[in-house]
Amino acid sequence: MELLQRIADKRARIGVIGLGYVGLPLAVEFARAGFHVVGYDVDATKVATLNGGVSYIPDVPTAHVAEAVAAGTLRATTDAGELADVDVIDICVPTPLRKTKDPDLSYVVQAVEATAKVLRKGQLVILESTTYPGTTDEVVQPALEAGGLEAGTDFYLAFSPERVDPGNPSFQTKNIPKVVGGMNEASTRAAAALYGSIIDTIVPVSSTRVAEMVKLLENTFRAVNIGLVNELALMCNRMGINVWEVIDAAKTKPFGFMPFYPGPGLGGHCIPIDPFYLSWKAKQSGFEARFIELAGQVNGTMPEYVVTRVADALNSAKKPINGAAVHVIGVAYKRDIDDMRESPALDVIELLKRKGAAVSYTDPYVPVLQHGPVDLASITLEAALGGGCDCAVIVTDHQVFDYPAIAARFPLVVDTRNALKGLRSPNIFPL
Ligand code: SAJ
Repeated sequence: MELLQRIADKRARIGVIGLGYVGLPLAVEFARAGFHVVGYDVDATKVATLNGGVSYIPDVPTAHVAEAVAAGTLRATTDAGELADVDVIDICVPTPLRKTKDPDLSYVVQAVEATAKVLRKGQLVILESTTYPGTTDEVVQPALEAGGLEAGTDFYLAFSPERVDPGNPSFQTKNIPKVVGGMNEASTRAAAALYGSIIDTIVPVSSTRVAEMVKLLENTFRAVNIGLVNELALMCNRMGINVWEVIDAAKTKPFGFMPFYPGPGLGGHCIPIDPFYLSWKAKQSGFEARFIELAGQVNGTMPEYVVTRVADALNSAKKPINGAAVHVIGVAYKRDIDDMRESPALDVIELLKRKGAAVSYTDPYVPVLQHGPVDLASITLEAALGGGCDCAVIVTDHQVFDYPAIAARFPLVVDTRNALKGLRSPNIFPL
């Protein structure tokens, strides 16, 4: 296979479609390994920033982008036609859900159509976007074969799930094992050779469907286990047991257990979304994925539960929610990042406002919060205290906050993340 030789010699030219938190680290990793990389994105600002030698993804150092652009091994473009002379096309575009919780493959379809326009013999096309099993075989392959070329012989086609964990200090592109599944053995071999040139461990599997399902298992595993501990939190509250103490003691079990923690709900662009790609597809085969649906329900009720805990706290001071000043501490979807996608803080704030509370927030990572009816700016904890806050609710436990001071200075604190750890006092209400 001539492609294998070009990969081995690093002469293969690589195209990456979608330069976000998945595509950009991949493009830069290939460029730093000596491949010529063309990055295609519809966002002209991203393209201009990259060609200016600057990174907009925290995990990708600007120095790495600057080096690759200066060396001529990385170039970004908004013209998909510039993918015409690449040997490999790696598709890393978003796969969101529609409001109806149905998969939205519109970005994938657009990327595949752009690929079909430049497809030629000997190329390798890989889909990385998280999607339901069957997408590569049923959606991508027919669209690419429409021009007359045959997948598996004229060109190679594979799926390889992205496992990027933004902000993870220990695991970056090179040392996260890469699963690859081709639509035939030659495609698997080509994809394995490509990623093997930049990633330490390659995990070939027998088909694209297996590779698609691997990713969905990984993230459904998280959503269901988070749902389990969220339900346990509600149970423990009813039974007067401290769920955090239970989990901390359970995790001393050196095998057969993995701790998950209750929280205000499920945020991010993976965990709340990926499982519904699987349950949607399962339903097409007449199978009801009950764990996914149930976890979705349990995780989805957590913002309401947080608001009942705020009501419990205010009740202890004989204050209604209506008219109370409630201050939200931390709004990003998880600690120490600025990402607001699907953040449960949005639901908590909306529910509190609906009950008549005057809501403010502090989040140094999110200076402004505009989402639907929510239009707020972050204020300091001092300003919240000065404004006469009745109750604080810790929604996101950024490490930057001084938690003992919060416990000491706010009249009431609802702690949805066990950020106050062992601090116990009448004014602290754990989830
Ligand atoms: N959450 C809990 N309890 C937990 C863990 C998470 O309530 O025990 C909440 C978080 O606060 C957040 C949401 O769930 O709102 C998702 O958190 P996450 O830790 O799963 O972080 P994500 O969304 O960044 O998930 C990514 C995923 N990476 C990929 O899809 C490639 C996931 O597979 C990773 O396992 C996860 O990062 C990780 O381990 O950090």
